[in-house]
Amino acid sequence: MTLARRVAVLIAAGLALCAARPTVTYHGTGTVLALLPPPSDLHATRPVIVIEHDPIAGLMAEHMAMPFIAASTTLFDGLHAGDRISFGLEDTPGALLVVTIERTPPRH
Ligand SMILES: [Cu+2]
Repeated sequence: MTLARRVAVLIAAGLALCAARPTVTYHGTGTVLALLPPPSDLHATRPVIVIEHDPIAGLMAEHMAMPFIAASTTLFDGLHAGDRISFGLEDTPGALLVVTIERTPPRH
C-alpha cells in the first residue's frame, strides 16, 4: 500500500468514527415518564421519550415534563418509566434529538 493510500484509509476510518459519535449540544437530567416506540400517538415513525426534566443549561430554565424524539429505539433498552436518567440532546434542524441516555441512581 502506498503512503497516500494508507493516509486515505486512516482519514476514512477517522471520519467513520466521528459519524458514529453523536454530537451532544445540551446535557439534561430527569425522570422517564414514558417510552414510546413508533408508531405512537406522538409520532408515527420516530421513537419518543417523555421526560420530566430538570432545568437544562442554555436551553430551558424550568423543570417540566415534555416529549423528545429519540435518535433510536435502542436507547430505550433496559430503560423503564420512573428511571432517573442523564441524557444528551443534539440540536438538529428538524428536532431536538435525544442522542444519549444513561441511567443514574434515584434521587432522594
Ligand atoms: Cu422542557
